[in-house]
Amino acid sequence: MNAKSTLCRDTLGSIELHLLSPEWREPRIGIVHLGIGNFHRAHEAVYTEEAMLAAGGDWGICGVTLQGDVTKRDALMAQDGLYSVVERGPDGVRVTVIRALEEILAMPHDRARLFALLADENVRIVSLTVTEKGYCRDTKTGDVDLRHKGIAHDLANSAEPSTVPGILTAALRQRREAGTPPFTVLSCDNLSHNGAALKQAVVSFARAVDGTLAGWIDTHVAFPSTMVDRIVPSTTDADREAAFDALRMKDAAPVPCEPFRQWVIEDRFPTGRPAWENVGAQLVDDVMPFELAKLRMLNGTHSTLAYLSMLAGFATIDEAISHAPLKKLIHAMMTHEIAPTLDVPPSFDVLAYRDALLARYANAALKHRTAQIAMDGSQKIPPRLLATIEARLDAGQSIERLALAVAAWLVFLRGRADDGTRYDISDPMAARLTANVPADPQQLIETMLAIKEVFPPELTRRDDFRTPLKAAVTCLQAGARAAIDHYAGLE
Ligand code: CS2
Repeated sequence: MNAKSTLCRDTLGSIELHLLSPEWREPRIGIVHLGIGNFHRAHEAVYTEEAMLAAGGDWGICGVTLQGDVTKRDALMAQDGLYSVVERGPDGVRVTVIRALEEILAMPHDRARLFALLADENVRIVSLTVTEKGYCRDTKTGDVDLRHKGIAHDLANSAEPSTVPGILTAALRQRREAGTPPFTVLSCDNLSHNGAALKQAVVSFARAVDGTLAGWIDTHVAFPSTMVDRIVPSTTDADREAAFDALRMKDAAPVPCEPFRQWVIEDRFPTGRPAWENVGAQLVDDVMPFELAKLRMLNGTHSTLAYLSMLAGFATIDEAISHAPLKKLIHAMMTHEIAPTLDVPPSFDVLAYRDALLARYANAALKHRTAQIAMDGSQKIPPRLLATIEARLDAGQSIERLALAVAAWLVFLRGRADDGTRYDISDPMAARLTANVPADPQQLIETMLAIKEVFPPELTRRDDFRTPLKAAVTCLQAGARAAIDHYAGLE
């Protein structure tokens, strides 16, 4: 392959049809994004490029990987930050090359450059997709977990932070000392009240460093909440081939995704933001109803599908949802158990939302692996399922299907599908979760419910939680497919 056959800014002329617009003015960097995974590249980066095309502004993005691995940085920098978004829908594949990513950094290697950018007044937003575990929170208090290894390191070495609270605090301290207005911090993770949660993690970290700085951050830095939505699986060879077929050029880092996308943002950006509202984002005063609907309806059923599928042997979400009893169960779970816990504005039609989700899950072109969603259960189960369970129990309502979802996670931790196939448990708490996974339902429940980081003690004391959970774990002993049949038949 000659040089021209690889994606780069000099060769864009030959792929105009695959650009959002032939027009483009290279912007200065205005956004630093921590956690440059597939999700950001198929979501915020696309909205931001469209917003710049629609209304201008210097909102180029510098993406940062925090994993210590330079592979992603090098692959993207070798193609000048360009990559294709491979949209896979029932009507076919659409390949679009995105130009908004201007620079990619890898921590800890590029620390000096990162901090230079974070000090630069033109950087007005620092956004994040670092997943639940990136917040290093103590789940009981919501403050940063001072026993977390990375946090302890960052407190002892404040000039070389590696965690999200450590990096943000050091960067905000630089701004305060230089008299530069702070950037807005925009969490794009699937946490409830993600802006407030991040603010609490950062302010509590800063408090452990310098009380005055903590007070300044608390008063002067905006942490708007957002609800982000787009199903974005990990990249496969099929995506690299689809990009090559469309572009006739090699792209080492394409991102697959579904056609659907949604972004609801709390409109608090004291130093400005891209005109995201011009390109479909919803800027609102209160994100909470949207956020809860998405976390509980989408992410809650995603995790349910993932754990039942890992046991039953469904490799992808579309395969799982095409199993009629499982679809019936998920439909009933949303209708009877999740939707009634939501307090949404009258214009939000929850049942239409449910039907749209089921249609998105059925997208057979996407191949969203259930093993990918099954990762990090210790972080995902509380906001996605336990919060819904608590809301229902407090209202005196039943939780059979939600209990089955939690039970499926517990049984999943044994690391073996019903047909004997083994799989790995990928979770920041994996060592503890898998140290002892009793086969006996009662013992399994006792062992796991003792993990306070996941299960709030008030919840574990409730019989109206324990009884349906035990029934579900017991039912899963006969195999997940039999359990799905049983729960699908519930009235
Ligand atoms: C999924 C989400 O992997 C997961 O846990 O539930 O990433 C989901 O695809 C997105 O939140 C959709 O917006």
